[in-house]
Amino acid sequence: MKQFFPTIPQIRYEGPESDNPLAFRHYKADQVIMGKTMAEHLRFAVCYWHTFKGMGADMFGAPTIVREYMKSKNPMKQAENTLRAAFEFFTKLGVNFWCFHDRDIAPEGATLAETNERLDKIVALAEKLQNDTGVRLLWGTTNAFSHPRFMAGAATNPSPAVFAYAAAQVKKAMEITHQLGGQGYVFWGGREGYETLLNTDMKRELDHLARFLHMAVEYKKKLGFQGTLYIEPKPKEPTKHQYDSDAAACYAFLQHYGLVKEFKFNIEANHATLAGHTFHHELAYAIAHGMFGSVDANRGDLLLGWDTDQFPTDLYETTLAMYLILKAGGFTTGGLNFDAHVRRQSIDPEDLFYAHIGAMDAFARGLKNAARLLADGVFERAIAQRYAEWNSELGKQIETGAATFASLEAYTLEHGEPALASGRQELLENVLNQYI
Ligand code: XUL
Ligand code: CO
Repeated sequence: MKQFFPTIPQIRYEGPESDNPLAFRHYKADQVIMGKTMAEHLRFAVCYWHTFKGMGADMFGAPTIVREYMKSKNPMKQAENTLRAAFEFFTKLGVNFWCFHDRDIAPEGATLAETNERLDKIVALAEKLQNDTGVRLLWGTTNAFSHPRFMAGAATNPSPAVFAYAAAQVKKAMEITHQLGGQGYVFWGGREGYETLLNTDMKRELDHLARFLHMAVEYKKKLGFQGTLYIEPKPKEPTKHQYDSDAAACYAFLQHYGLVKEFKFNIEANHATLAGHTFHHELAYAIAHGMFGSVDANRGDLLLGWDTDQFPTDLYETTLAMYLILKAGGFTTGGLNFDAHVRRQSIDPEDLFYAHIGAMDAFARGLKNAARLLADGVFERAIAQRYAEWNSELGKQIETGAATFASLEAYTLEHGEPALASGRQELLENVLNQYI
């Protein structure tokens, strides 16, 4: 079998002292932490779009990257080679999962029927490669934002014919995700938002989006697809305002339209920061509402206001994320999908491996730090102490609903000024750094 990454060996764990750039220093797939292996905890996935289809183009410049598997002029041959290269990559890196959009894996044909035939051919090969390698599908999704027909959105398009096209596309993408044993299906609102309210009927568009998601839920049940449906919040880009702007907005939307039981969230780190939140905040919000599902692991750039989709390297972030995820009981159907791409000057195949190795090591360290933080109950103790007074008679009365404004006025008149307590933020930050 032809290799597309012939210079890359199998990536192995060599420990923190290794100076081999093509080895893990911290990620040891079979190392057991809190009763599960690192591989089971972290459930790493490689994304198809950036990793195999991202060629370094940006708003100001042409693609900079040339990949061996893209050289065929025949689009279907190119798609097949890309898929083979992808499975070689997953296997050499040692990840157990992948994620894709329908249009990443097979090129569009002249009609929807031809496009679907092409997808079927590629999906048959993907099924074979999954069986040969044991690599599984974390989630599938639809690209209903790149083609010009979706310039004004998909489910929120002013044209019902575009809505219908998007529905047909999601139907097919759910079928192939199911066929490939996908553990989830993602809805990210590509262009589901607006550029200006001067031409937008917001209420109608939101109603249409909800109708679309209800149809997706119905079709999921009809198919017998057991995977999780995820909403992936993002506040802007490509549109000025995306309807699925953050976890709280998505929660309100799902609740309002009676969809909350059917979905979980796929939280992306860089989307959180674009929304003016931390990754930590979005995870905490999702977990607090029983909506946590999966993660698109990446990071932005402090100085740039767009979705730079860089590989995660910040141990502070990975530690806090894994701390919350572990504390919430870990992933079930979700995982850590690297929705990230190498910079446009990183043109060698090695760079793709370096990027993923570094990101996997960063999360492995995050996991180890988080397990120690949890075992020592560092924040649990501090938080329990900070809220301890809620266990008093007064606290209980408020929490159980026994207290009223009048009873609280009487309490305050009797007891006077409340005692103040330090929040100990700096101390806790120092302790956190001891674990990193
Ligand atoms: C876009 C983004 C998407 C989704 C899947 O910012 O994150 O790649 O993850 O459509
Ligand atoms: Co994403």
